[in-house]
Amino acid sequence: MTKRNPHLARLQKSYLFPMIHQRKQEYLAAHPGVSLISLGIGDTTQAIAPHVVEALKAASERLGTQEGYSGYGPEQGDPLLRKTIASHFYGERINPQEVFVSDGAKCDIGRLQLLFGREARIAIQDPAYPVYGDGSLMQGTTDIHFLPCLPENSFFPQFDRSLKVDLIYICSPNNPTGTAATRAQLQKLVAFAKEQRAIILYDAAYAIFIQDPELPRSIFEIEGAREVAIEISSFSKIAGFTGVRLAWTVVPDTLQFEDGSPVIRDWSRIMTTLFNGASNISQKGGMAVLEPQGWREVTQQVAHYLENAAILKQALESKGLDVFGGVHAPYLWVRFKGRNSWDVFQEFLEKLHIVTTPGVGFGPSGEGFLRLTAFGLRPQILEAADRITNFSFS
Ligand code: PL4
Repeated sequence: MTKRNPHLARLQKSYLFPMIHQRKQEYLAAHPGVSLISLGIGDTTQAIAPHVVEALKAASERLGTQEGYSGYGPEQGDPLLRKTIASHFYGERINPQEVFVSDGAKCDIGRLQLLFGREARIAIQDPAYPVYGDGSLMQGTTDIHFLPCLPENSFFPQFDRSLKVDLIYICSPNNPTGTAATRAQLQKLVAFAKEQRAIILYDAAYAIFIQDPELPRSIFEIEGAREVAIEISSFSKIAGFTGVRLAWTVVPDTLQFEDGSPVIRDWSRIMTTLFNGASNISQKGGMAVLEPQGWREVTQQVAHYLENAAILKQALESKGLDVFGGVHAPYLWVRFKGRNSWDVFQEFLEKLHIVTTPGVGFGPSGEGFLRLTAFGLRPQILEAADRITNFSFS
């Protein structure tokens, strides 16, 4: 009889976000007619920007003509899009051949783990986007170190020399804590990775939310990072492409394995073997996002989400709660000291009719916290702020 992959047995029965969706559905089934506000899963809500929609329409229409039809494209992505991503986000630091276009940051995070195998020793921020840990467990990795990120260390791990690791997952601006790493923190991280001969997997999916020009939007702004880092990013939160699907990963040609072989060669092998290229329609949409008109429109949308965050933050703080994040990120990380995250989640669901995400779902250091996203539509954000302001928290 066929044996189950034993590594799958090490995962929790359900993935965090379907669990939240299920709780929401159960509550709605038992309380029909209740007007729930969803501030749980970090999904965009604003319609796709007009300039980008035009490009998506034009790309679809071209496919309907014999001259304009195209089938499979290069697995690494449209060369023009790779070139534009390189110059738009990285200037001279990254060349187009180092950019690999894909169907999602989440998918790339899963595939990247194939580069290192199950022997890799891994460090993950705690709390963190669950895919880093769950994806590693699925690969059979056993040596995983969770690095607590709390208000006391400004939500950034301390890198102690006694920590021996091969891979370090870092997300900035961070999901779920909403904090963005400073230049000094990233300089220390790069120095540590160099010393350990480790590789940093840097998730920059929310980089566009950074408002302070002093805060790095890419790990490659840090000197020496080309020798120790891979960066993952996405159009999902830049342009509301969570459903359209488009992302990219940068693997510098200067990054090497212990044996001196280039990591980019294996990444190219993995992508050309297991991936058939991002949708040609999405890629045309991505090009439009990076044109001046598209960029103006998407940055306005990002500003709107950050205003949402400010509205929610003010409401929560008016109740005397400690609220972190929400300035350079679309997430608010709210402390409910001494309380169980799932209990607070349930309280928000049942009493305020607001769906959130319990902090502990992102790791043990998230216990006692709740994550709220600012990706709602403005009338719902205002309604949520009103409900919070008028509620007596225990
Ligand atoms: C719900 C740090 C959200 N079903 O859209 P992608 O694949 O390009 O990017 C996914 C992603 C990558 N990196 C980070 C992220 O936070 C996300 C999206 N996270 C959230 O609420 O935490 C959506 C989650 C989705 C999922 O499981 O990813």
